[in-house]
Amino acid sequence: MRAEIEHRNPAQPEFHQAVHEVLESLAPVLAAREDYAQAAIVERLLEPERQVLFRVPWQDDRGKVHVNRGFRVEFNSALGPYKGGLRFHPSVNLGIVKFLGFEQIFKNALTGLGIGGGKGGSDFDPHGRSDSEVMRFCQSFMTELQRHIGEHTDVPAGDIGVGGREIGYLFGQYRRITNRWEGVLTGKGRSWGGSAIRPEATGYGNVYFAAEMLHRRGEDLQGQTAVVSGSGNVAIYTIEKLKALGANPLTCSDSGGYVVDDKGIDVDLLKQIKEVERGRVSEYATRRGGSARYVAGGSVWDVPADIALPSATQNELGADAATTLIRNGVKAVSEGANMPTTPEAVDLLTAAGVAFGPGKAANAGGVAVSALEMSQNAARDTWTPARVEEELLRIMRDIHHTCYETAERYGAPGDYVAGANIAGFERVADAMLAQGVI
Ligand code: NDP
Ligand code: 2IT
Repeated sequence: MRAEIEHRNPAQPEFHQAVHEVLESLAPVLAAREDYAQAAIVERLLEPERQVLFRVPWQDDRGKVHVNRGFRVEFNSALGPYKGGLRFHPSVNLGIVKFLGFEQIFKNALTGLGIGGGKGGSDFDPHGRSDSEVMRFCQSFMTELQRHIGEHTDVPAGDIGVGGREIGYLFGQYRRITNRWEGVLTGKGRSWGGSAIRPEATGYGNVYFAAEMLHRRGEDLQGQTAVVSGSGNVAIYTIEKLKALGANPLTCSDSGGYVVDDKGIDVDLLKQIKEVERGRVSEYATRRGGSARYVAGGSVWDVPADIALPSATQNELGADAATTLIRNGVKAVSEGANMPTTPEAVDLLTAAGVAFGPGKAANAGGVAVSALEMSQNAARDTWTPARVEEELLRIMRDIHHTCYETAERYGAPGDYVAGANIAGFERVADAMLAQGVI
């Protein structure tokens, strides 16, 4: 099947990687379930239900016209409307969007909240662009995307390069063109339909997941040191929740380098630099004073710590980094980003007995609160932050329990990768079986 997948989807290495990992976990399930094979469930799952590619022309502040590519891959809607983020980053191509959309199917199934899987984005780079340029780009992007999405069809959200500002511009253009106020995007502002705790949810959820893994080993977060990569939405709220639960997050990073702060990252300063000023982590070290230093280039995984939470991008933690983390005594790795750990690194970590939480389970808190935002929009209701956070904690504990229990049931105790892949797959596969050959 491996060769067939590569042949049918040429030059999409990230998609191949994501698929191979899932298929490896599914071997015992597929061996036991002839009905899945008969109904070609896996073959159908590997083929997106619909893929939309479009041109996005826009004008910069000097009047020059640029052309980017837009993508939306509507992968699977057996469990609910397509749901998943939009990524704006120069590296975005169809293979990356497909890997993210494929992961999203199983992640969303694990939340138990009735959402299908999809993903989209563009090779547009928002770094260094003015607000007006970002607005014009978002308006052009949505002018085409709007005909493919809707509250009951496909509900995008943020991902790398897409935060509250971009969701605002995208939502405004959707509403203008369609003349409908509907919950077509999540991650909206609190005062115009956004859910409390959505910006925090991915990072908070990942810390809850890491805590659950430690509890299974008779430990908790109190006093544990942590290395976190990235300095965007997921990293910032991972650091915030680690501190709130008594751990000590020592690092953050961006594509230029990393910061290590012996006193623990000052979240208010990091938010000021990243969220308000849209600056770089190098500025953090300068402004923090004595306890922090900036390392240009280099690997954040060189910093010794008890737990590691990769929160930047795919394949950012490879075999060398895993070896260093193990040598430094890491106890748990929990993925805030999507597929940040390479397959070789996952093998090394699990062979060394490190608890490993795969992204499709550990970072599902973001999309889970997105689904809660959809519920609030549908009911024209607004929940309190306390209510949303209580739900988030319950969902993350439930996902952890499901993965743990499923891995045990299939004879792989403690293997959260197998548990997440199998449990997510079973929910989608059973829905597809029930809904016939479509
Ligand atoms: P942001 O755009 O807010 O932040 C991204 C961070 O990662 C930045 O610090 C960025 O640095 C760094 N980064 C991005 N690309 C690269 C790269 N190629 N090499 C090195 N560093 C890079 O994105 P998010 O925090 O939202 O997303 C981070 C990860 O979490 C992604 O994998 C995303 O798919 C995943 N995720 C996000 C969710 C969400 O709700 N937002 C939900 C679940 C998962 P720089 O500025 O230098 O590019
Ligand atoms: O990877 C992800 O789960 C996200 N970027 C969030 C998706 C969402 O719809 O909230």
